[in-house]
Amino acid sequence: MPETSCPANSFRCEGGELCIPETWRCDRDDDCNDGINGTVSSDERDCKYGCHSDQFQCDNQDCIPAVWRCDGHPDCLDKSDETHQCSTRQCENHEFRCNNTGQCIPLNWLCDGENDCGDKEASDEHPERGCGFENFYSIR
Ligand SMILES: [Ca+2]
Ligand SMILES: [Ca+2]
Ligand SMILES: [Ca+2]
Repeated sequence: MPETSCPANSFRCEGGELCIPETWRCDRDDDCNDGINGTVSSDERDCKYGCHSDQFQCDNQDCIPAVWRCDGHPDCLDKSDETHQCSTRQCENHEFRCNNTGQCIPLNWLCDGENDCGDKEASDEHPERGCGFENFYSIR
């Protein structure tokens, strides 16, 4: 049986019969399902995993959710997510900067009834930002 020729932007699994989208390569899912004896399947072989765009890479290469950076708790084993840079860091336009920790959280986490900043005053749920305390206490 001739090897399947895969369309552009796709990846041919090692078995030769299965084509998967190139974007499934190195996405940490076994898509080819051709791993033998518990080895990774051929689409996940020789991958250099970086962090996803919504993750922060610790100095020790671990990946943590980006919002855990500067949240006041060390999440990286080497604590590289909580450096002195937190106090001066800028948040992106689509993010809100928590008052005390310097944590950046998505704007749509504001006024959602959860203290995402994790600080005493719940600065993302603060009335000055347009959300009333009744919202803070009634929404779960
Ligand atoms: Ca994959
Ligand atoms: Ca942290
Ligand atoms: Ca919130």
